[in-house]
Amino acid sequence: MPLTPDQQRALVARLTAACGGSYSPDERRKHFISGPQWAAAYEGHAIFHAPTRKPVHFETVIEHFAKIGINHWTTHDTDVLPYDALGNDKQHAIVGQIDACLKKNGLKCSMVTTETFHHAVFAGGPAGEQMEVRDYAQWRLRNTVSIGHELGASYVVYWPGSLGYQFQGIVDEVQTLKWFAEGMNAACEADIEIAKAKGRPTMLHCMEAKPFEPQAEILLPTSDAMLAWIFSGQLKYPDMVGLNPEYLHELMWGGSVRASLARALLCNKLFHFDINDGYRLKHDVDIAIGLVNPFDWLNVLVLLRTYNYNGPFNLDFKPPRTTSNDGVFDISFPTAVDRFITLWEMAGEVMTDPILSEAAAALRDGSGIAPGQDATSIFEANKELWNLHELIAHRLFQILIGAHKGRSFSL
Ligand code: GCO
Ligand code: MN
Ligand code: MN
Repeated sequence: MPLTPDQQRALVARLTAACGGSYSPDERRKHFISGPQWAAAYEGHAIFHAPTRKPVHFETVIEHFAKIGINHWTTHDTDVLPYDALGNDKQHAIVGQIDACLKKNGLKCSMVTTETFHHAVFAGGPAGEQMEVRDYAQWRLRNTVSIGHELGASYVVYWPGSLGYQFQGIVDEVQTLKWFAEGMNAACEADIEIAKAKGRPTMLHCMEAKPFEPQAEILLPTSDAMLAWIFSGQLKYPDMVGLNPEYLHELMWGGSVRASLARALLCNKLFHFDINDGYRLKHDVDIAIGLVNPFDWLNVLVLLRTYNYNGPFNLDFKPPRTTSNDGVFDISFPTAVDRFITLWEMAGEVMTDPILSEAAAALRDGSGIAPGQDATSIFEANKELWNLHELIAHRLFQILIGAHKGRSFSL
């Protein structure tokens, strides 16, 4: 039976309710989840795509997040400020309105980030050869830090998407990376100064890597590259600088997200985490969490829970073009949050599962034969134990589909 748009909306609402399994806003608020202004307001446009949704004002986004139970909000400077407002009275007025709107709705701004990729001034990158471009980029970073302090944020994110080039040999990579470090130094210095003046703590400055696009070649394409840059000696305040890995960005280059996160944890640099999903070795589809790789996501959350990651989970996905303005808040955001919480709870079940615990302990205990130089005897003594690797993988699958709770399938 054909349906008019109103009837379609009613159908979507009825089927969404029929899906069940949604958490209450209070339950959702227990998690440190943040919702980006740019994700909620994304109109569906891209190089090949015209927009499919209407613009959405920050007040609408904040009100909807409050109702859903997302109690942190994140933004780029220019998501909410037109260019002619940056750094002047207009900015002051808009930031004041944002602050009032957040307070009214019981939300907090957890993170701010600077757009250093969209405007034409960044065509040659935010750390280009011209001193005035770099000076402008630094001013933008410092300005964002001051907005962050005004809104009470604790995190600043940097995605240097246009730090790279289209043609080989046109930039001096070493020099560009040094100039980029000068930008970070300026942001940290501004942070220290403002924090002191306001009696607030300084913020955590988080680098976000993406291996492809928008530049053809990217100078800091992975979180590991960023760690090398953070520890390069070029930063004046390396303790203030860490990582904001994005799930899909770590997957896009073909790596293991868990391994990337493990290296960040090892260096105490996992400050912030952008959560979404997608495919290996493809472009940045920014699909919402759990819709492509729920099994990997379960394992990612086991790792983060095991090592007590307590930073934000930032919902950096793009609602698909086929979702309407209403659908963004009726379906995209609540279902993304709910999949996250379900996976989070399942990760807890993995951590307390008696079979997995016993298997892990047995693997660590080994065979008990004395250490020595005879490879064959070490192998022979442990070879039955190593069956547990495959059994652990099976058990994780069972937990993913609920078989450990008695769910079964039969022909
Ligand atoms: C992307 C990036 C961005 C950044 C944002 C923060 O998918 O292209 O993740 O969404 O997170 O620009 O600066
Ligand atoms: Mn991101
Ligand atoms: Mn992305």
